[in-house]
Amino acid sequence: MSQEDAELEARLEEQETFEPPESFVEQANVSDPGIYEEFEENWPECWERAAECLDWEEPYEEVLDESAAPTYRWFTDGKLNASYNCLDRHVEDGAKNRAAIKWEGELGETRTYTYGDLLTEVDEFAAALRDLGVEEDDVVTMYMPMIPELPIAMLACARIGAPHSVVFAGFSADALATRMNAADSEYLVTCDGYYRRGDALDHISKANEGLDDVDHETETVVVDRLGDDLEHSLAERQQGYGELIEEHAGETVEPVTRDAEDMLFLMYTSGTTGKPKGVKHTTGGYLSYAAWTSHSVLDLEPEDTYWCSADIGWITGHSYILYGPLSLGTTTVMYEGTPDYPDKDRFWEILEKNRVDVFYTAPTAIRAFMKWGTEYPERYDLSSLRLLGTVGEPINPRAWKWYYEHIGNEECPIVDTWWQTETGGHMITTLPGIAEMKPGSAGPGLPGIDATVVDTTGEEVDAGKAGYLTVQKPWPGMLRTLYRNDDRFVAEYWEEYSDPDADDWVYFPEDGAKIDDDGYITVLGRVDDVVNVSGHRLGTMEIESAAVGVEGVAEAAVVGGDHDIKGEAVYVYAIPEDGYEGGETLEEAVVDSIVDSIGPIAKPEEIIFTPELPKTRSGKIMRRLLEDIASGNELGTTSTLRNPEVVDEIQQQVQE
Ligand code: 6R9
Repeated sequence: MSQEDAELEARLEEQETFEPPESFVEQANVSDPGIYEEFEENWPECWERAAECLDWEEPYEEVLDESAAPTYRWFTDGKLNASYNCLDRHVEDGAKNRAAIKWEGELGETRTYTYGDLLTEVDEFAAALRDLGVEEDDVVTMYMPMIPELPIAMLACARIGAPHSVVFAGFSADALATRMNAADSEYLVTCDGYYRRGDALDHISKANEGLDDVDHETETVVVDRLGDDLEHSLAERQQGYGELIEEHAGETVEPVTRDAEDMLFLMYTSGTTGKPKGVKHTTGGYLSYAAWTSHSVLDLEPEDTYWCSADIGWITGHSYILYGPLSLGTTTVMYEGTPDYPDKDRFWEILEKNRVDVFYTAPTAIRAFMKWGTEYPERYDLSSLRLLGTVGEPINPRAWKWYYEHIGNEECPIVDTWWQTETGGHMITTLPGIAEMKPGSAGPGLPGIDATVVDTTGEEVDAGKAGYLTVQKPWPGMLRTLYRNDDRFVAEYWEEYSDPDADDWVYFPEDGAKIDDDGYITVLGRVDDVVNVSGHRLGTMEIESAAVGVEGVAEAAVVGGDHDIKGEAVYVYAIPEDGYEGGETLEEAVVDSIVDSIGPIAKPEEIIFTPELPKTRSGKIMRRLLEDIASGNELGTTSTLRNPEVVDEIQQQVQE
């Protein structure tokens, strides 16, 4: 490192706040600090600002209907169509030839879909889906990696009013079947396979295995991604995507008029108990919130080329690869592969080549880039960048500063956006044209978002003290319920801090946080049984049940432990059954069972066999202690344990 670099690093290391660069502020979509007050004074009508980002077929009657709280209704009786808002209206406005999706395949091939092209193919696929029997309100499942047919299928569903349910392609066959059964979904769109680090991966076998466990009849559409690289034949009730498109070439489908409160999609996510939760998002509230936050937080303009490196199989991809950017008429980049294929400079190559203006990624990726070294980004011209963003987990100040210096060249603000599958869009972050940034702290609640940190009794905590994050007022992008489970919806998110008798409803996202004097919120992580691996939410209970399902495992506890790159990693503590040994064979069986039932992302970092688990006198497993052991933290008192001696034993094993 040159002396100049060393000095710069030392200065950044010490610097605690950063002003947004003047050049950014001058052009920002939102730069008047008065917006916070304006939203507060004018709440809930302020949310018309979000609705105005869209074209409505029929205007709404009321911005917010609170009569059935906590089931809030937004933009009541308004009518619109999401696919119309993402496609037709831009084509009608003369943007037919503007790129909508720029797709980068892992092997180096590219595809560009203009808004005109995208509309044509969405129309054709919508016609094909109808022909297959899909009707309004039928749930269509998608089990696909990052290929353009995934957003096309999603928009085709939106066009005909069929909610989609996208299952992350890395999830297992089991996970697919569980989700299709839970939603009674009779339609699946999937593909033969995809490329990972140059190898052709078979995906259709996994999809078929899942379909075998679906308890009703299904129709499947299969995209041919691999051509001759994978021999496979279509089973009964399966059709090729390409053939369907050909059959329906040139057909158009009128966008179906949807009520603002009609379901746009379902997204399953992990929670406290074993079963995934089907988060329901609506057409009016969700879409206007995705568009408004893309405009105000990501600062997107129609002329921009924007890249979010998430997978569409997660909420980040839904809101900020697809719905937000396309509803604003922006060019969105979509990358199929991994950041280190063919080399560790792949992201920077994509940024330079596409002259990307705004880049949105995850702390886990940034930490990997840091480890690989600055020589990779240094080879590229990243001067097109105007704004950077992160999402998925807390970002440590060192990673923040590295991103700021080496990717943003100290010229781009960074938005550290806290939000969830359930919130639909950004909730806590700085507005990039207004506020100073504090590395490690996401920032204040957005205008109109009442984020507060409370103690166990629901009282606001003092500045600097840790507590629980809550949101005290509703917002348009919020989930409406858990699919077919209104009781669980109330129990999971509203019971903790609300006072139903006073009709006072408080949303609890199940995150810990602290708030500073200036209202900046630092999110500390989940307080429920969820591990956040590389920004992906995994339920420990689901992993535990996969572990105890293995012959030879008597009991298991799964916790998240700190990890340099992934943020958190999965640690399994398991008690072998009598007559079994906690050796390699059992370890492999546990790993296989977890990967089979959830997917490779849940692969444990370590499996620790132990004759006992540390338990309180009342018999509860001391998870916090197991987390500390996995993270190598100093341990608090173990005197409240029924079996304190087991702690030493476990620690020794972890250190080995
Ligand atoms: C968008 C997304 C949500 C959970 C959330 C929190 C964590 C997300 C964060 C963050 C700190 C941030 N999280 N963004 N923690 N700072 N900027 O990730 O949705 O997959 O549902 O996960 O992720 O713990 O509760 P989802």
